[in-house]
Amino acid sequence: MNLKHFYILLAIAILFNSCAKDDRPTVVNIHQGWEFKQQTDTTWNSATVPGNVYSDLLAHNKIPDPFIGSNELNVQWVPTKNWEYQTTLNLDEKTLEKSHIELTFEGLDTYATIYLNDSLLGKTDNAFRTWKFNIKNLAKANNSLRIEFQKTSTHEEKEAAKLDYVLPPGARVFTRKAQFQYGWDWGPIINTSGIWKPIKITSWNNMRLQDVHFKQETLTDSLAQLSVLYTISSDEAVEETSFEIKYDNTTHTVKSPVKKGTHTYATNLQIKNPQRWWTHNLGEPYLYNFDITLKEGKHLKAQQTAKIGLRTIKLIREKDEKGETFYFKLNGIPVFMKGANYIPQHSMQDKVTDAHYEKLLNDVVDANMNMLRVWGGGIYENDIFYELCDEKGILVWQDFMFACAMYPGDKAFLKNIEQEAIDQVKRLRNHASIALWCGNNENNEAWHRWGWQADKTEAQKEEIWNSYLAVFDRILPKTVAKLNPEIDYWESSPSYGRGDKRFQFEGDAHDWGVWHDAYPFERFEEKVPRFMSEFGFQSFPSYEAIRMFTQEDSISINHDSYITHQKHPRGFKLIREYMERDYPVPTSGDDYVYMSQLTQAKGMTLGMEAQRRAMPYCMGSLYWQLNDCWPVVSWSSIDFIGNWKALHYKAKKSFEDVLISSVVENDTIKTYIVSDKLAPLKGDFFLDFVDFNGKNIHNVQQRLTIAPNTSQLVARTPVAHIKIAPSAYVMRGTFTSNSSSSSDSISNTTSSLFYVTRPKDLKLSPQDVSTEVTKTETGFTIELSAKTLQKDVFLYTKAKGHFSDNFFDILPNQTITITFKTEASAIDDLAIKTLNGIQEKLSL
Ligand code: BMA
Repeated sequence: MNLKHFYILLAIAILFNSCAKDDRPTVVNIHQGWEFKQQTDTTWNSATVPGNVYSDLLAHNKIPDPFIGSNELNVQWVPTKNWEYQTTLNLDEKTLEKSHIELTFEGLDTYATIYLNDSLLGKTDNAFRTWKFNIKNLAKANNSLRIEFQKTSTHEEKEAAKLDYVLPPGARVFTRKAQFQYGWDWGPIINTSGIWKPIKITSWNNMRLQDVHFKQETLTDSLAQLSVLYTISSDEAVEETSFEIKYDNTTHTVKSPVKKGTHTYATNLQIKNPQRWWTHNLGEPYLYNFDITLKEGKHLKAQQTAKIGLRTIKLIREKDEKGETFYFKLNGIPVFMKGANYIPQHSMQDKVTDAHYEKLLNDVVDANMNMLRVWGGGIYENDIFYELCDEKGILVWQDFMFACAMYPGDKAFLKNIEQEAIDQVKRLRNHASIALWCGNNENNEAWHRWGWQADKTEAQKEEIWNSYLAVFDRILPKTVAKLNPEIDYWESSPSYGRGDKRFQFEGDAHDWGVWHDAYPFERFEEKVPRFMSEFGFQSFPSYEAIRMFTQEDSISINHDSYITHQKHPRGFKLIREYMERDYPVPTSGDDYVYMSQLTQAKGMTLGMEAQRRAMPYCMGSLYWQLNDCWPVVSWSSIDFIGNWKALHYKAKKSFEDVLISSVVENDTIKTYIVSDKLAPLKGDFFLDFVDFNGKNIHNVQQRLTIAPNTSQLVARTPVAHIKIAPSAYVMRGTFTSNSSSSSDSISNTTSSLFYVTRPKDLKLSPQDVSTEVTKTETGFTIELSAKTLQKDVFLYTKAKGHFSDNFFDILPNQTITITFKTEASAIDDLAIKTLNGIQEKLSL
């Protein structure tokens, strides 16, 4: 055979091989033709699947929009009823001929009884589990599928009656579904019911790839060692199978026999000189694209892709002279975590689109956050959330879905949550973004400090605590250790609340001394913990969100709808109390809303910066809370509509990788540079003290080197050195640095403004901002300038869009250019508020 023939034969062989018969499972979504009704009704109405009964009732105008006015109160009858959903599903001959036909429910909310062709298929009792049914023997060409949803109270009352004590805080502990739907201090009671996740029919012959786990064993700069654990089910033993992983220009093939039944097989994958996954602020969140195929002889049985980021992530807890450390090492490097607590984006999950995830997570990156905590009272998020976190380089602290409650410990419940944990850990473990599995939100703290033990006997207390231990000390950590051993498990967030003084010295902390205990914001500077996983302060949302629920054009802060849209009993009182300490208290609604956002932003950034200055003692700052699930007065930095409050703009600044941050201690301004960069920074540092008319009062200049990943005190300025009153000047810090991490050095300027006195004591000049608006392709640019210092300049318009910056200060004789991204063709109503303007108004 000459070379030419050899190549022809080779080409034929390759062609033949690549033309393996496509025998992959067929997957069909069952989302068409659904109808729903209340169980006792006779008429059916069209329904949307995935969805829920509130969305369907809304679509048929059978309930008022619960987000408007106090309509929430008028829709409370919905969860007191039983509901039914039905559809018909037609299966073609090809599907019916397959040896396996499986019906999968990715999420049923919650107590469902499923009938296929009027035969009972099964019952479900956990909205967080995936339910699969073999329907091979029941399936026909034309099928009816009907699901009855029983109201949650039926089950809850039955379970509660079995106990001689009440499990705090009440009924919701018996039902495995999103706990915030029973009402929270920022969320409505919208206890949904229905088919909340996709339903599909999967059919296949003989062999199926069930799961692939990329387990990262070791990772060094020269080598990544992965165990790829793949699970195959097969009706019979098969001699000739090939499991193949392709990435870059490499193909890894395992040819081996497969046993009868469902078994997990392992193969070692070695990647030389691996490219690591980093959070977006430290490097590239690099993902390997693995193409996976499974073949049974010449039959292609599976073809899928996996995007895998290679990284090590460890929670480091080591005893030290103060207590115990609590920080994350990413790829061996301690990383300060900057971020927020995430809650579900809507009370009706079906309304959250992929675009919402994309937008919100872009806002997270934009605000320089590198970690989100998925809070335990919500939901295990959809795949897209974690896919985007992988891509965008955001780490996820993942709570299991238990919050502020003591849960039962009977056998059925424990079995149920064990399966829930298995489902969820398996689903999420391949994501590079997963940094920690955490058992619950505040259950431990609540049991020990919220007075929950007072009415219980010793025996009852023991039983309740044993149930706690069974779930959070046994089942969940065991499941994580077995299925996702690379990732650490943390029993409860926080380890200690503010009632236990250890909260400052070990573990993660939720410090609600500010807000719930009404301590001044300065407490954040006095009590810095090792890792702040919750701290927060409320504000009003955007004008747009307020208009949405009041349905009025003027901005009111005491409209009837606040009965439901401010859930915290002392909320308004606390907002005013803190505002009075720091800011002038306006009389008009729109000014008050603005001022509430400034108050929130000031207090929260005080905390963030105190925590960052205290690194490496403190290594995390996750504030409460990133987002809202409906339009409401809350702790969020982004409101329900997606508008940034002042806090989000200010958080962006306070979370910059290189931060200049100051604090007054013993009449001395102490200025720090905090750097999260992994290379040293060399540069020029300036402190300029200027009065509100632009007069230069005092300057400091220094050449500095800032060590990587550190907080460094760079200047001490006694207040007495500045020869004018603190109410009359601003201090600007500027650091222009060169990083020598890469071959080409990048020059970077960071600056920040600092006022020694409270905003309300500043002697500001009248509001005087000139603006020039220019139309661009993506919206407008707005050029702002002022002769005197203009504080907290807030731009607003009814046009929908996003300002590149807002709530900023304009220094005397400074010009600032802002962009407004919008589809609107005009912004003629563009208006400005400033603290100067409000002071002026109030002094008249
Ligand atoms: C935290 C959270 C939530 C709550 C918030 C504000 O403890 O875990 O339970 O919404 O406080 O009160």
